[in-house]
Amino acid sequence: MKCTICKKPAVIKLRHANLKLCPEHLVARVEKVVAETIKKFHMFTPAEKILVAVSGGKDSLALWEILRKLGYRADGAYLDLGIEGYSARSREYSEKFAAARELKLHVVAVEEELGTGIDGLVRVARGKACSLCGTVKRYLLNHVAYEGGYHVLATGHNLDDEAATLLGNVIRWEEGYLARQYPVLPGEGKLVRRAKPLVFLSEREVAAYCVISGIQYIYEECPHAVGARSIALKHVLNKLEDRYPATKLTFLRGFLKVRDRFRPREPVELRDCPICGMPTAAEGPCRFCRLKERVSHGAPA
Ligand code: Q46
Ligand code: ZN
Ligand code: ZN
Repeated sequence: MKCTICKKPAVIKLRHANLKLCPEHLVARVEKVVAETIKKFHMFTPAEKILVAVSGGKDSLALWEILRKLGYRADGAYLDLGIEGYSARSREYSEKFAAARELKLHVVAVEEELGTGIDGLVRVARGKACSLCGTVKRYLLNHVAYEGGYHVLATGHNLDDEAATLLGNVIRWEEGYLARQYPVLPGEGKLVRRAKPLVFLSEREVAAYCVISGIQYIYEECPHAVGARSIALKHVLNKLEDRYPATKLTFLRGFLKVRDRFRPREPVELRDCPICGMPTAAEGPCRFCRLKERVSHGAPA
């Protein structure tokens, strides 16, 4: 197998892009796709301060590396979620990555902010681990970004993640979620802008990028991911992709063309949480503060 561009030995075949690439050209393609995505969706400029949500996995570490190489000013934020058999190792990978490159990494322990980690929260509060974890992550990452004066919070969602989320939203015709699914979401007040610069890169490309670039990342999945709906959706899309290359890309690109037909049902009005002062759509305390209260009482509510 030869590289489509330089004819040297290729290490990866990307059927969806009709390319076979050598290490050098895979790295060049990945960085070019990210650079173009950032510009096309006006995600941020080199003058702005970026905070990368770092998990220790391949996507977020690749994103941080790419932004750095493209000349953006990017720091990292790692949330220690307090998940047994996972958090300690993912923290190690994140800290090693940052230290080796002399990059600034904010480390926030969920247990210190909430009174317990995600494992403990699952025991106390009703609801699924990933839904509770999602609330905690959104809140704390936004908090770090806002307090740190960052212009944008960048996450490592890739094409596989985005297509699976889209399929999940389409299956349930979640119009409100569809209206908000976009590579960049503007900031508003204390809500910091969010950007997903990897949405047009497949998981395989990102993994190959890490291996070629010598980025060490945690391979294991979070134990709570087992049985998650998102994994089943990815599985279905992989089957389709095997048979019809570029399914995921076509699905996402097609959606982005028609997305403005979807409107949130009611315009969401944000107010300040009376406890923490951060924005919330809820009447009274925000979801994070309500979870914190439940944890402090130590009993299911
Ligand atoms: S960390 Fe949290 Fe994920 Fe684990 S509990 Fe679910 S959402 S699976 S990306
Ligand atoms: Zn090549
Ligand atoms: Zn609050």
